[in-house]
Amino acid sequence: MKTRDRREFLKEAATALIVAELATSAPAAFAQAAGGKLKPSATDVLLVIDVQNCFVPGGTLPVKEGDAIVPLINRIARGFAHVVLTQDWHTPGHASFASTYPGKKPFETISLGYGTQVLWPDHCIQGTADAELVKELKIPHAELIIRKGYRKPIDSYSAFYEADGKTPTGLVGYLRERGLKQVFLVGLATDFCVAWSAMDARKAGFAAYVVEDATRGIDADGSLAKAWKDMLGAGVRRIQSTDLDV
Ligand code: VGL
Ligand code: ZN
Repeated sequence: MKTRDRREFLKEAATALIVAELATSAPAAFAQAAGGKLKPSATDVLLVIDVQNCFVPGGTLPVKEGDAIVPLINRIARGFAHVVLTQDWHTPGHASFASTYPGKKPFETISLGYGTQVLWPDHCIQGTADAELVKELKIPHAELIIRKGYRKPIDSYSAFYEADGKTPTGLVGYLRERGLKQVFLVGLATDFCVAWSAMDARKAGFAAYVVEDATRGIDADGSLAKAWKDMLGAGVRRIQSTDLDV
C-alpha cells in the first residue's frame, strides 16, 4: 500500500470506529457533547404517564406526592416538541380490581391467563372525574392521548402493550410513523406504568430515559427497587430533570 492510500485507509477506519461508537451511545453523546445536558431534539418524545386524579392524593389509588411532580412535568414538557399523554381507563368490574373477586383485597395478587395480576382498588373508571387528567397538568401542545386498560379482562400498565405482553396499543406504530426515536418518561407510578412503559419502549427498539424526579412510585412490597433493577437491566437510562436542557 502506498503511503497516501495507507493514510486514507487509516482515516476511514478511524471514522468508522467513531461512527460506530456514536451509534451505540447516541443520542445522549450528541446532545451532551453540546452543553453537558440533554437537549430534546425533533426525534425525542416525552411520554407523560397517567397524571390523573385517581393517582394523586384524593384519588382512588393515590401515589404519595403524586401531585408534587405536576409543575415539574409542565416545565419539562415545554422543552419537548413532541408530547404524548397516557390515561389509565378501566371498565367497571375490571379484571385488575380486587372488588371483582369475592374475598380478595387490594394489593393481593391472583393468577390470570396472562400471568400474575396485582389487585387494585377500583380506580380510573372510564368517564369518571377520578379518571380525568389532573387539571393542573398544562400541556396544550400534547399530540396524542393513549388510553389503556380499557378491556375488562386484561390490564395494561404499559403504554405500548397490554399485560399479555403482545396486544399493541398502537403507540409503537405511531412513534415509528412519526419518526420519533427516543422516549423520555415522566409520571405515575414509577414502579408500575412508568416502568412497564419504559421497558416496552426498549423492547420495541426505542431509547428510553426515565426522569426519576418527575415520577413517584407506589412501592408495594419492594416494587420500586425491583422496577429500577429491571429497567436498568433492560437498558433504560435513569436521569434527573437537571440532566435535561429544558
Ligand atoms: C397504575 C396500578 C394500576 C399506574 C395503573 O399508573 O402505575 N398502577 N393501574
Ligand atoms: Zn390501572
